[in-house]
Amino acid sequence: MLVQKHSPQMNFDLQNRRLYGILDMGYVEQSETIRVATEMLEGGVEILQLRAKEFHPDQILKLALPLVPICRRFGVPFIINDHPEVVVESGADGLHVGQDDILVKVARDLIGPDKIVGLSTHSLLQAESALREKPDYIGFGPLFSTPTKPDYMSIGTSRISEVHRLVPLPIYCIGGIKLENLPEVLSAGAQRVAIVSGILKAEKIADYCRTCRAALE
Ligand code: TZP
Ligand code: MG
Repeated sequence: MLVQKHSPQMNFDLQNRRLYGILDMGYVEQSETIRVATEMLEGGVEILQLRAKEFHPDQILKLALPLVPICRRFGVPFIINDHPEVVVESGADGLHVGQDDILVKVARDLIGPDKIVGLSTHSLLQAESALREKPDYIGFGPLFSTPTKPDYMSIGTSRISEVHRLVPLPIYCIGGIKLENLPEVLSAGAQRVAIVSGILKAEKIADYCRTCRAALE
């Protein structure tokens, strides 16, 4: 097991955290990372993930380090996509893994038992199977086709109520969700959402997040 360098670990209850903002470096200049993250947090994002698909882990660590105390200040869990070693080195609160990444159990062994582990699912079947892996939450999507995650079949909204009935985990619906279709997603049964480009392309990021939060209340 890797040694955890930073503590103390906060305990986060995800049940009531409805707005998950993903800081995807495909949409943000590196020099803007702190400003954008701060605006997301000021707007009321309740979980923040750093997603930097094309970046070297050392570079991700550099971006992550200043975000740890900022998220702490807002009482918001900070999640790293893909890289357990960056979670350990930065003192972030958790790791998000995909279907083709390391298993949830392996992630826990690497980052420690008190950290959050989230898992992407792309179908009802994957969401049900996720129960056996015992992640702290799942992503469910893409609901709609999205340039942030191309090459994935969109699920649509018809499975949302079923996935909530069958999978007793915090579920974050994701993929093509914007302010405009948020009412549709919520009336289909979504309780929580994760949003990337809707937030990051907004002219006023904090205002956009605030309006999403209000819709989710
Ligand atoms: N997983 C499923 S869809 C997706 C991820 C990471 C991308 C969501 O991005 P956007 O821009 O909110 O559609
Ligand atoms: Mg991944």
